[in-house]
Amino acid sequence: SAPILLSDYRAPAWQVEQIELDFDLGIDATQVRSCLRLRRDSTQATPLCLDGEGLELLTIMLDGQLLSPDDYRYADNVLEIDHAHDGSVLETRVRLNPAANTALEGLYLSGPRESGFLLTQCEAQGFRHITFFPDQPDVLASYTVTLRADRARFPVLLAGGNPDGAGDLDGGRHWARFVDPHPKPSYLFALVAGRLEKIGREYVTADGRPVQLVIWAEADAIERCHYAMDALERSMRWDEQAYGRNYDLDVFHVVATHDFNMGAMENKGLNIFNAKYLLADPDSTTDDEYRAVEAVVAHEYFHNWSGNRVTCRDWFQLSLKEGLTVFREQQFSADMNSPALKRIEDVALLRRAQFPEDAGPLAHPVRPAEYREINNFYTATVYEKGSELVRMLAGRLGQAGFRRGMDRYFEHNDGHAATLEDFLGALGEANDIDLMPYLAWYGQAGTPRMKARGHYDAAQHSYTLTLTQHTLPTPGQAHKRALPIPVKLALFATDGRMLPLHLDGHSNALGDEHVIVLEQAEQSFVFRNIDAAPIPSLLRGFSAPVILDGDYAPTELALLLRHDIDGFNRWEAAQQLASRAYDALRDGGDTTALTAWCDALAELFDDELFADDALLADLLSPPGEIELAEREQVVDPARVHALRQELQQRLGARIGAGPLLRRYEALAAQTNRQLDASSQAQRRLKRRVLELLALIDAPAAHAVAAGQYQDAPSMTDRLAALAVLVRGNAPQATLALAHFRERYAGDPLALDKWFSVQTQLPGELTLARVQLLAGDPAFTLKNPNRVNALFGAWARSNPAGFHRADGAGYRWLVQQLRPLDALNPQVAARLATVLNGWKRLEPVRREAARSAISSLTTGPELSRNLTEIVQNILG
Ligand code: BAL
Ligand code: ZN
Repeated sequence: SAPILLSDYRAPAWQVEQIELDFDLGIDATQVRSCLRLRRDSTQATPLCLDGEGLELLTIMLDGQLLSPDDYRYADNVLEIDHAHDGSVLETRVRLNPAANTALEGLYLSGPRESGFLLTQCEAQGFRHITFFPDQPDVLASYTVTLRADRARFPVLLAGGNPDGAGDLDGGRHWARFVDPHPKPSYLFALVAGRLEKIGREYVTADGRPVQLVIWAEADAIERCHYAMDALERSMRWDEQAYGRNYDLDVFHVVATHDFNMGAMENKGLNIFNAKYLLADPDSTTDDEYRAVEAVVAHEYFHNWSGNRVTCRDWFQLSLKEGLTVFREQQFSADMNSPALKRIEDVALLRRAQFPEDAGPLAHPVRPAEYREINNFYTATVYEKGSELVRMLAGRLGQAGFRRGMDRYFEHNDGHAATLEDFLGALGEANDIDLMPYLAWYGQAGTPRMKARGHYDAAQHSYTLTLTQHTLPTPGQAHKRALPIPVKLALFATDGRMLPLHLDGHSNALGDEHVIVLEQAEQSFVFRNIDAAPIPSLLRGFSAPVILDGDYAPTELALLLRHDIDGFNRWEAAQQLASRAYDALRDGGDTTALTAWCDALAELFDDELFADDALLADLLSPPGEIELAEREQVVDPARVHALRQELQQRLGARIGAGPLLRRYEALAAQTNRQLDASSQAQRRLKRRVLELLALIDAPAAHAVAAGQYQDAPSMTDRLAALAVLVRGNAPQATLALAHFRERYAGDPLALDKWFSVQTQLPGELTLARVQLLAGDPAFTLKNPNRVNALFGAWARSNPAGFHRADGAGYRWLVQQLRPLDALNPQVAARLATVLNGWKRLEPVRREAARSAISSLTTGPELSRNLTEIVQNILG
């Protein structure tokens, strides 16, 4: 199919003012009657065209007249109707088979046919699988939805909007109606029907609206929804306080399902969640997962304004709602937890998931210029890099200025489908600042590389910082331009003091922290009144999503690691130092960086005044294998793994098995299952200490881990112990895995962890285990969480186990993609992106990967989703 181009965008010729939807719900057959009141743009002569995919068309009526096949054409998923005019009413009836819908797009069945429930997923283009409609985000309609179904089989009937009546029908059936007062695009439509339990809470918004908050889940899961309910209430309060945004319906429903392609979905008034991001209890949920539940609950709630009230004009603008909402969620999570730890977590994710995407054949701008399948663009670039761009803008405007700009954005675009220009325009106008130069970030793919070089002039008492930027070509973009890069910085004296900043061009003193903006390919900044060569702390808080080449001496990084008061930059100094230590191990020779890294961390480890256990755990963790591989021109994943292991062994040995064990025991003495920050921090550091111990004294660490597994009061401790046993291929692992399997047999989310953890077996052992697990009765290609827990965890989190030199890993994964694609194209296409980095592999693996991926281009036709990914990856 031809690509869809941003440059081809035209405002729709037909709008739908109102839609009435009637569903007669059944598992194998659901009938949908839809009644559209149409508005025509009189300046366009385009005929009425509606999207519709996989629909069994029953009847069409236009203005009360039954249409004959001469009056319309339905081909290639488009229904074209003759004789419609402004004000026409079009009624269609179609039939669907939800039970046969394995793509989980449109209306489908979650769970077994006897007991499961029906639900919808419409973003991006699922609504066309439900009825005929101009299924694009710039068509905003008022929805009235009536659901009818057998009362015993579907006791709960839900749709978006406010409830507007319910009652009995003949034959044991019942009905319920919902009216949404806020016009919305079709991707925000949702319904749910089935046997579900609920928990509820009253909420009163800051502007005085009483709201019923209700979370729905199947009976065995409903008691695990209380944490999500608390998180929802915290999110609603936070959005009122931070952005002045109030909720706007009388009810807010949230539903959990185990069968979902995404993390969750922000349907107006009826959020639907992958159970993974809603259910939580200490026995089966780790601390990291608790934070993810809080973050995703907040993210979906925040969409009510950044996405629903102000939506996107077209799918190219996806980051307008996603980048912005990720940013809002990051702010919220920072406020609820530790700002420094949150920033570390987010930047680590950006580097692990987005930088490799930006550096490979799938690189695309935050606002792509073209796509074939929009579902392939729900990427780390659109989400995470998009959030970094909003963060840069927020940093440029300051807290009050950004709030002013956001108020303007919401006010000017409420009820409309907006663009990124509308966003930058509103932020800029409210502050009398031209932000349009930042638009270049949205159109240019690739991660800028910024070089910083300092020169101290003792005679002049001046320090000149010269910054240069360069972005490598990406597919379809050979030439890159300079982007505005805000660099938050401080200067440190060698005794660890921050120096007051006197920057040329600024008459007043700037305090000890300031943001300079690199706007050209190269610029110099001169600081005065400096008595000795300073050490610059650059990109504080990660003020721009770039790769920094800072030209530091190891001792300078070690000084920042010890003294920087910016928690993020402290961690960053440790990361840079670890990377340099890694280079030293790889290249041999100078060991200064390795020694400096080990010494600095050993000193912190012993420092009784350093009380932040969680930060210490992060400081003790070098960059992951994916990040380290990004430093290589040619990647041998087995070698990267071996070097990273050696790096950690050196650190463990420098700290010493005795101190590690003593620290472990001190932390273990405090073990509990509480969720407060210090209990979480204790578990985090305990895990890290145990991991380091396992690398220098495996038998001791495995004995400790086996004990921890047995006595663990929480999933965090249990899974951490199990992971140490599995990664070390310890004899105790077998029993622990068998126990885990039995204990959590009835809990799909815990069982996902059982699958995932085993993908972390070392090296050559991995593939055989993954193959064995794929034959396990509990494995199914039909469940996205299970597929990601096994194939995704293997390929993404165990690079050395996936990238076998004999290519067997690639061949086997590719074999799984075909049947997966036939069931669920979205999940297959996303999984295929694990092969994104193949071109930079060493020659033997590169050829094996190329050959495996190429095998997908012959044989039975693939979905549009997977075809696009395969074509782009091969390049
Ligand atoms: N809109 C798709 C799921 C999410 O980003 O919230
Ligand atoms: Zn989102």
